This record gives sequence, C-alpha cells and structure tokens, in this order.
Amino acid sequence: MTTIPTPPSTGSIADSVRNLVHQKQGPLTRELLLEPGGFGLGRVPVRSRPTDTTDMVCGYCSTGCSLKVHLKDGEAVNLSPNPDYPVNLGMACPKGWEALTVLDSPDRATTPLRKNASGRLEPVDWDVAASTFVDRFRAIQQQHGPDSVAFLSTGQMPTEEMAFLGAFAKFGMGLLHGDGNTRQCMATSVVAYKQAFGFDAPPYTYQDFEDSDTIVLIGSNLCLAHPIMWERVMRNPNDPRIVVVDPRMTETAMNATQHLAIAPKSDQSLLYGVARILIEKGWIDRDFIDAHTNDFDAFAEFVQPFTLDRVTQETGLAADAIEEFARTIHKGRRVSFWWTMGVNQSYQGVRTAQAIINLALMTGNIGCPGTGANSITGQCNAMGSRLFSNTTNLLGGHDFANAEHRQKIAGILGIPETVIPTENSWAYNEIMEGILRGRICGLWVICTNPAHSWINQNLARDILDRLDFLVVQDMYHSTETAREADLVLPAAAWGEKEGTFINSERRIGVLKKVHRAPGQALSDFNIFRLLASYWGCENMFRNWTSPEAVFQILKQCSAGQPCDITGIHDYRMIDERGGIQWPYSSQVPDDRQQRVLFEDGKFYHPDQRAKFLFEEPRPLSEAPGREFDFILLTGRGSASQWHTQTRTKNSAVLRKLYPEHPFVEVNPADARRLGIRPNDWITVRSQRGQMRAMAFLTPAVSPGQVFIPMHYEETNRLTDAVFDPYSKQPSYKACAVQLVTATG
Ligand SMILES: Nc1nc2c(c(=O)[nH]1)N[C@H]1C(S)=C(S)[C@@H](COP(=O)(O)OP(=O)(O)OC[C@H]3O[C@@H](n4cnc5c(=O)[nH]c(N)nc54)[C@H](O)[C@@H]3O)O[C@H]1N2
Ligand SMILES: Nc1nc2c(c(=O)[nH]1)N[C@H]1C(S)=C(S)[C@@H](COP(=O)(O)OP(=O)(O)OC[C@H]3O[C@@H](n4cnc5c(=O)[nH]c(N)nc54)[C@H](O)[C@@H]3O)O[C@H]1N2
Ligand code: SF4
Ligand SMILES: [Mo]
Repeated sequence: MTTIPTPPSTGSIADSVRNLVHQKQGPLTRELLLEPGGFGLGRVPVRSRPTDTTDMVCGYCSTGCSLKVHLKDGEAVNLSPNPDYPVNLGMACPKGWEALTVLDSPDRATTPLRKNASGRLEPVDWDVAASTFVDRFRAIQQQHGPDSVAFLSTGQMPTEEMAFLGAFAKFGMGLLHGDGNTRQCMATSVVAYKQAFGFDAPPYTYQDFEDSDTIVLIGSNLCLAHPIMWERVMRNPNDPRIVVVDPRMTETAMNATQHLAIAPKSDQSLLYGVARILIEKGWIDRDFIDAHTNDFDAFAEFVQPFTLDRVTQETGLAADAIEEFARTIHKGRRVSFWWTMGVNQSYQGVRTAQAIINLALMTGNIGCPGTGANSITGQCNAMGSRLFSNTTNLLGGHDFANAEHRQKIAGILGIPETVIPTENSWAYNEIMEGILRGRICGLWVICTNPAHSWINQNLARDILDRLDFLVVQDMYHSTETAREADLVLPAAAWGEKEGTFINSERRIGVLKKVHRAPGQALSDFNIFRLLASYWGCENMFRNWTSPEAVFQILKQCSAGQPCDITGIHDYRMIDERGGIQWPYSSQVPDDRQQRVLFEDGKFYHPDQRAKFLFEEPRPLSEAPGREFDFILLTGRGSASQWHTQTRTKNSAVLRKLYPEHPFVEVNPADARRLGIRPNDWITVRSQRGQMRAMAFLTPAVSPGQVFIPMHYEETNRLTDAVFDPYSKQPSYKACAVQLVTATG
C-alpha cells in the first residue's frame, strides 16, 4: 500500500481527501481512509493473539444471543454460542450459527455506485460518491426547502451509528423528517407503553420465561421467530401453562396447553371479554389497582358490554374456551403476558396492546419475577433505535417539542439549540405520502429494504420512482431498493464494525470487528463521518471520533431518564458483566444480572401511576367479500429466513432449511372445494396486486384464511396500506384476497 502523508491538522477531512486525490495518489480506496494516523476513520480488526476468541452479540433478532467468535490473527474463522451469557446459555439458532457465512457473497457492495446518464449503476470512488451525495441533496434542499429530503433507517445498526445518523441528518443537514423500519415493527408497543406507563419501557427479563407458572403468548410465534426465547420457556421448571392466541396453529401453538384460534383482529374483544369475567368473579388485585393505577373504574364499566355472547360471536371462539383462559389467568401465581406482531401490525394495535397491559395491571401481574405485560422486540437493535436514533424522539428518549430537553441535549453535544428541530418527524407512511405529494424529493435509505418490506408494493414502487434522488446505504448492492437507487453506498456489516445493541429485555451488548469489510465498503459509522465532513459540519461531530466515544456522549444524554445508563463505564464493563440492562445509573447502580422494572409499583407518569386505556374495537379494515373471499395473514415463514432475505439467502446451510419457492398455506377443506392439490402453483390476488405461490395444504390455517411468509418479494404486492391511528404502524397481518387456480 502507498504511504499516505499525514493530512494537515488544520482543514477538514474533506479537504484532506480532495488533496489526496489531487496529489494523484490514485482513486481513494478504503485502505486510504483506514490508514492509521491518516484520517482516523477506521480501526484494524480486534487485536488478538494468533488464535483467540472474542464474544459478541448476534446481528439478527432481538434476543441478543452472545456468540463466541474464534479468531486467527484477528480474523474470524468460526463461531459457537457463548455458554456463559445470561441470554442464550450456550444456545443459538441456525441464523446465529451461520452469521459469518453471509458476509462473503458476490452480492456484497464493494464500491460506491452511481447511476450514469443511461440509467445504469457504475462504480465511482468515495470522493465522487460523497460529493454527489452533498451536491444533489443540497440542490434539492435549495429548490424545495430543507425538509424536502428525508431518511429511512433501521433497527439493525449499532446504537452509536443510529445516533450519528440521526444527529448528522437533523442537526447537520437540517432535515426534519426521518423514521425507521421500527415503524413497521415496534411503533405500536412504543406508543402503548408510553401512554400506559409514561415511558417506552418493556418491563421484563428473559428469566421471566423460566419463573412464570402461566405464559400467555398473543400474536407471537416464539418457536420460530425467537427460538432461543422459546428454549428458555422449555427450561421452565414449573410445568407452566402456555396459552397461545393466534389465528393459526403455529409451531408455538402446537406446543401450548391451550390454543385460541381467534378470528383475525378480534383480540381486543377477547381481552375485554376476559377482563369482564375477571372483574365479575372478583379475580382482580384491588390493592394494586388502587395503589398504582388510574382509570380502572371507567375501564370496568367499559368492558360490561363484552359479554360471552358478544365475544364468542366476534372471535369465533367457544364460550368455555374463553372462560378457561380467564380461569387460567386467575389460577396462575406468576402470569406473564407476551405479544409480538400479531398485535402490533394492526389498524388497532395500540389499543390491543393496551388491552393486554390492562390484564397484567388488574391482576397485579407486574413488577415481580415471572410476570409482566411484555412486548417482544424484533430486530437486534430495535430497542436502541427506540431510544437513541433521534427519529421519533430526541436522543435518549427525549422530546423534540420540549424546550428543556432541547437545551439539555444541545448542552451535552456542544451545539446551538437552534439546530434541533422543535417538532416531530413525519412517520414512515407520512414520508411516503410526502413523496407522493411532491413534498419530499430526496430520500436516503440506510440498512432497510423498503422496496420489499413496505406495505402495498405496487404503490410503494411507484412512490420511490418519483424521487429526484434516492441514496441506498446497504451491505449488498442487489437489494430490491438498491437496484432502484441513484447512489449506492457500500456498508460494512455486523462483524465488520464495533458498537452496541440493546436487546428485547433492555440488555446492552457489544459487537466487535472480526472480519474485514470487502473492497471499499466502510462501516456506517465511518460513512456518516465522511459525509458529515463533506457536508461541512464535521466540527459539530469533532468528539464523535469512534463508536465508543459516541457511547460516552449517549450515556450523558440518558442521564436522569428512565433509560439512564450513566453507571456503565465502557464497552469492557458491558462485556465483563454479560451485558447490562437499562437502567444502570451512576446514582443507584443495581448489579443484579436480571432485573424487571416497576418492582416498587412506581410508573413513569408524573403521578407514578399506570393508566388503563381502552377503546371500542373496529371491524376488519378489509373484510373478505364475495370476490376476495379469503383473509391473508403474513409473517415469518421459518427460523432460517430473515426478512427480505438479503442476508440469509447467502448461506447454503440456511437455504436447505426453507422452501425455495414462495408458498401459500391453504386449509385442506378450502383446497378440496377449489380443486387445489399439494404443490399446485396458484395465483393469490388482492385488490392491489397478485403473486404466484405454491399451495401448501395444512390445517394450521383455518378455513377462509391463507398465510404467506413475508420473505418473498411478491408478498407485499397484496397487502393493504392501512395504519394504526396512534402508532402509524402498518397493518400487515390481514387483508382480503382470492385464490385463482390454473384452471380458473
Ligand atoms: N426467523 C426469523 N426470526 C425473526 C424474524 C425473521 O424475519 N425471521 N424477524 C424478527 C422481527 S423484526 C420480528 S418483528 C419478529 C416477529 O415475530 P412474530 O410476531 O412472532 O412473527 P410473525 O410471524 O410476524 O407474527 C406472529 C403471529 O401473529 C399471528 N397473527 C396474525 N394476525 C393475528 C391476529 O389478528 N391476532 C393474533 N393474536 N395473532 C395474529 C400470525 O399468524 C403469526 O403466527 O421476529 C423476529 N425474528
Ligand atoms: N407482509 C409483511 N411485511 C412485513 C412484515 C410482515 O410481518 N409482513 N414485517 C415487517 C417487520 S416487523 C420488519 S422489522 C420489516 C423488516 O424490513 P427491512 O428492514 O426492509 O428488512 P431487512 O431484510 O432486514 O432489511 C435490512 C437491510 O439492511 C441491510 N443491512 C444489514 N446489515 C447492514 C449494516 O450493518 N449496514 C447497512 N447499511 N445495511 C445493512 C440488509 O442487506 C437489508 O437490505 O419488514 C416488515 N414487513
Ligand atoms: S435467536 Fe436471534 S439472536 Fe439468537 S442466534 Fe438466533 S437470530 Fe441470533
Ligand atoms: Mo420487525
């Protein structure tokens, strides 16, 4: 490698980079950017003895398993699950075992790509890429105003990178609108918790899976989507009763004590009906309700009309099954309630989640081991995104609209308060509508794949087509969204960079650099640093020199908040403790390895009381009719597929573990009626689009319903763009479709 002169200490990084190029040192390569003592933009892999291991958290799901990576000369050669970590206790699912394999793929983005005059993406160097980014977005902002550029980010990057992105985009570039794929996933839980508890605070620890004697899973296919959490359930020594509420007989439901195959989106009726029974029988914890909650009496009155008659009619469940569910809750001494996407992805998700929270509150099942109203998160760092991405709230769970909060954060970052927006960003769906209305003309997409995962793809693709300038920052150049981009920025992946994730139980874990990023790919952190310098605002980020330096800044932002982590010294301390759950404040550090929230019955509202929230349920947003006579459910298809499959499709081992072709689960009775045989190719059609899929006949889906995994590009051609009014989360889980066989 050529020796690069140390850039002058005065002048910006951007100037130095330009100087370099002018000195005809050849194209700017990743090596040049990483040159030690050069730009300080990167670090070499973890220092290690010739053979060694290092522990790091997995980069797929929110379980946050720890993996022991085996190194040779600082580079990963293999991995195995960490036996000493309190989360996974030596276990990992197939995705975790295969996490390193997917890093080496011909689909990796190895160089920036820019669309040329004939519309083809062609390689450019980082100087051209960064200059194009700045010139194009600036031009759009000058013509249409600063808010005409927006970003869409993720729950899958380290907290420090998310914070850098959010801070650079909003305080540096002057954007107002930026949201994340967590809107597709966790927004409902965030709003439900904020309204009920006063802060977005999942109260549990995974030990609860082993401490409960009664486990209620609502709209959660734990067995498949969170296999290691399910393993924790299997280790429960109390022979727990397991109740699963899911329209489908999922892998999880098959292992339950009671499966309630509820009509899609009728959960609210069921939960209100159960609350009514508990009240009527006096199976409630009046002392807890009186001491720690508000609005119970109004709730008790509200649920009166949810008689067994009404609830059986609305849910399709038998009266004695509903009564048995209520009795199970009453008999349990430590009842934990868990929910995931079957609840959140709904046009009435927030109130459904709160109907679950209400059950936990009224029976006093919160704040003790084995209890809780527990939302299970999806992506590895959705929880980091919820608190530190600077999208829906200001760094550290603060409020953009609150002057004191803005002042606090401005002080910590050493930036003028005036650069902090005083209003909230548009939500994801509002950003998409903004593009449609011509209000947003430039979009920067980081670590998410909206041209596959967003709802109603025919409309979504049309919307993305309207952009003047689309930048996609991804580890692969081949994603559905990257293929539409004007500029692709190649990113290093999990295993190729450092930082922290926060898992579902609020545990912060560390990731490390154990693999070289291919070609010129840079960590997202270094991409943000580079772009900030080209934008001319590197002074604002002069202290943001490394992920760990940013962690120290974020610690300060968290001070005094429910998510206070000021007591954590550094990454090493997190590693040594087997991860650390928030809160962990310097004032009252609590060294227990497993901690639940609300042990003292104090919630985060000013009066320290939790709130009962409820609302009249609404009918299905798109009910099946004569023409579109089936209800389509979508979700996870196997433990070996991850979302839009950009990563998991690159592992030969994982590919063997899931069906190659898109498939649709059809009940055998429906199949017989329509003349569909196993493995027939059929067309599934909604009012918005259609797809071909192989028929998989299974009684796991109820008659009148079909199920298609979300992992296929075509699935979201069918879905209907409706949203929860409070969380703006898309209702992916139920729309009307018809099945068309080859013979018509
Ligand atoms: N293997 C694998 N694991 C993953 C992921 C992955 O892509 N692959 N993704 C991760 C992410 S980001 C997330 S968010 C989680 C999601 O984890 P889950 O939410 O557990 O998975 P889903 O399959 O999306 O949905 C769960 C269940 O909701 C049910 N459902 C649909 N409609 C209703 C309804 O109206 N009421 C009720 N009660 N249930 C309903 C579906 O039948 C489905 O079985 O998984 C995480 N884990
Ligand atoms: N029909 C239907 N649709 C759904 C759902 C459903 O249940 N049904 N579920 C929804 C849910 S819960 C979710 S969370 C979303 C997920 O939707 P997406 O976020 O769109 O899905 P992913 O495939 O995880 O996309 C992540 C992208 O980031 C890239 N990437 C990975 N690591 C890095 C990195 O370190 N840096 C950068 N820059 N890029 C990286 C990957 O290659 C991939 O392109 O899908 C939603 N869509
Ligand atoms: S369960 Fe989740 S965190 Fe654990 S190994 Fe599998 S994908 Fe990784
Ligand atoms: Mo998700």
